[in-house]
Amino acid sequence: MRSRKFFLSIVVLVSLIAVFPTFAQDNVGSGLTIGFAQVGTESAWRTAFTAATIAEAEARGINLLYVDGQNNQDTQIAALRSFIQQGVDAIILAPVVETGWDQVLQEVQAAGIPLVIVDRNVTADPSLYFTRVASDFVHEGRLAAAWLAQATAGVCNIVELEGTVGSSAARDRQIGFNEVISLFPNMHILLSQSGDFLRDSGYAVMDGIIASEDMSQICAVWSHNDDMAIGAAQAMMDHGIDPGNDILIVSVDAIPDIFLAMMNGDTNATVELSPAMAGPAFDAIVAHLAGQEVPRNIAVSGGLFLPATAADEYARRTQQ
Ligand code: GYE
Repeated sequence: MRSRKFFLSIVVLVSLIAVFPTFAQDNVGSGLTIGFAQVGTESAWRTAFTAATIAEAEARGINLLYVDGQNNQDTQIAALRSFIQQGVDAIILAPVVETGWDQVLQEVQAAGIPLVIVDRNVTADPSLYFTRVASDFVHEGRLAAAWLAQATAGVCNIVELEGTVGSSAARDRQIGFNEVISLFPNMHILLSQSGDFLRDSGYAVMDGIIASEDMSQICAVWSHNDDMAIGAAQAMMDHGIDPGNDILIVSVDAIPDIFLAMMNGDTNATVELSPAMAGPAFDAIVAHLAGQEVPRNIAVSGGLFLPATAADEYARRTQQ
């Protein structure tokens, strides 16, 4: 079997080359009315994704009907039904959880409205949507683990902060991470708890763990997103633990605040999740409405970011 070293170098190599920016294609989709059922506003990445989608629609002259799902599936289902009532040209759904969509997606299909899934996945019959625009969450988990394995020479007891229970993002990132650390007999997840992708919950969960566990046994925190990682780092500081040094922190999203935390030495690595999914989704809708073939899956990719480039990344992302 190929060596761990070979496996890690492949994972990291892939991460460094796979960034494909999308550019606003003015007027492509102009005049369309598109319903957008968003998860909510639970994280800085989510709000960046929403802002990028609204800006992309404006640039193209698309009438975007945006609904904040408030992290609640019933609210999203009600939004889809209102889009059907309004007779929109197409629907974009960012599902909060994976299951429970078949019924309403059948209603959308019966109304003859094409639907695109963005970001997290659904278990509904694939014939109920014509494409999905998303990142490879398993790969993100592998990348985070590959970095941690290298940073700790494969010896590390880990606390995992999980994302929303029932979301494909949390499940797949966990699968990818565990796949890589399973190659290292001295890397273990000692504790795993959900912080629902929320910064406050990241704080509260870490605060509870610090109160109940011997933190001298913990080498790192693996957080499914940056917001929970920033909350956890604050909880550590409030308990006199030096995050980023006493305990390493690796997470996902690459939001501006994580680069600030890296600049302060409080976190160590993040895997980027591109918030620019609207461009490919709008292009796919226009192509589909024109009767063209559209791939079933459209990938957005991101790289691994470390403190060495944090200041530049922070400047680049906050000046856009
Ligand atoms: O990582 C997190 C957000 O669905 C993959 O959702 C996305 C995740 C993202 O709450 O910040």
